[in-house]
Amino acid sequence: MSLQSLTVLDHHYQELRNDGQDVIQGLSATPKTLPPKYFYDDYGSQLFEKICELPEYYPTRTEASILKQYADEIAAITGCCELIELGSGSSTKTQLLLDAYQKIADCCTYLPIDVSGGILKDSVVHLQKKYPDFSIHGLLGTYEQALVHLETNYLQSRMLFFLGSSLGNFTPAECDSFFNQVARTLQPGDYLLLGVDLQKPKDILEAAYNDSQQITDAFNLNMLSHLNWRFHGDFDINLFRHQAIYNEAEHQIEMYLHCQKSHWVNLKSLDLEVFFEVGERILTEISRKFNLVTMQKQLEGKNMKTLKTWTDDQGWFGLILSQVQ
Ligand code: AVI
Repeated sequence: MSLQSLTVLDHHYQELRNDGQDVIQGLSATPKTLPPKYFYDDYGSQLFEKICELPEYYPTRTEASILKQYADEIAAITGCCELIELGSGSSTKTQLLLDAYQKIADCCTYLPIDVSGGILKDSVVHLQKKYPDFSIHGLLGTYEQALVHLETNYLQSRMLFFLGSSLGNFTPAECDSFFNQVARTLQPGDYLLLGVDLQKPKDILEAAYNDSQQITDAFNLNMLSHLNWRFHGDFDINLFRHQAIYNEAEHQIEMYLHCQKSHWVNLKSLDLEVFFEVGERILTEISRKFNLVTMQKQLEGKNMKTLKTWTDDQGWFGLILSQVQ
């Protein structure tokens, strides 16, 4: 692959992301928290791919089924534009969109953005072979870096897309500042396509995050192994249990690591010693579940007007196409 096919947005981003200040802050707080980005070392990313295929984990499958049915309609509404994907991963579902755009335009631009260089490079190489008429260029960096980069390199009309309900892993404040940055990056007439997991009964949600094969348990606990490796820690993963509960008042799944025995943990390279009480929990992730009407209002507040929404037959997952005014 030529170097021009991949732009590294900040050569220091790995170090910046991993200076561990967020870990120190989270483990010193009451209650304790850890940022969900620490799920995704190589093994964690593999576990997440497995989660996406679990029978109980409906979001990936459901979103793909909506895209399969409506990608042509989405392409017909926006027409040919620069396609930009935040958190593209392996770009598997994206191919449903690329197929649709290929039908309406001879030549299209696709910019996948991800923090994981390996997976990004592989998918750019694969997609360049599969879509030789597309101009495909990967951007390696965080969402924030990518949005700032795109803000100052404006070329043509755009559709930015953020799928998989990754928005659900942001707190309301983070979500708000994300939308502000998106609104700054896009120009009037540009599009935003959002994939959001919708509110539904507690038993379906809790089953999706407490799967019978315990892959989600391994995914959650792997965060501690990742911290051990990255910060020379001595977490004993046998002293914690995975727990995922649906907080109905907040409409969010909360994933915890539940401490089974009082003990100290040392993270040498952070110069941090932390005491865990038996019964104490670390919050590792929230996964918010949305309401389509509320989300449309929120987007409207950011000057983005909803053109159309699509859901599956059960109304479990939604896609929102909005346009900057
Ligand atoms: C990446 N994100 C949208 C997933 C979710 O459903 O919130 C992460 C996940 N955590 C446990 N299972 C999946």
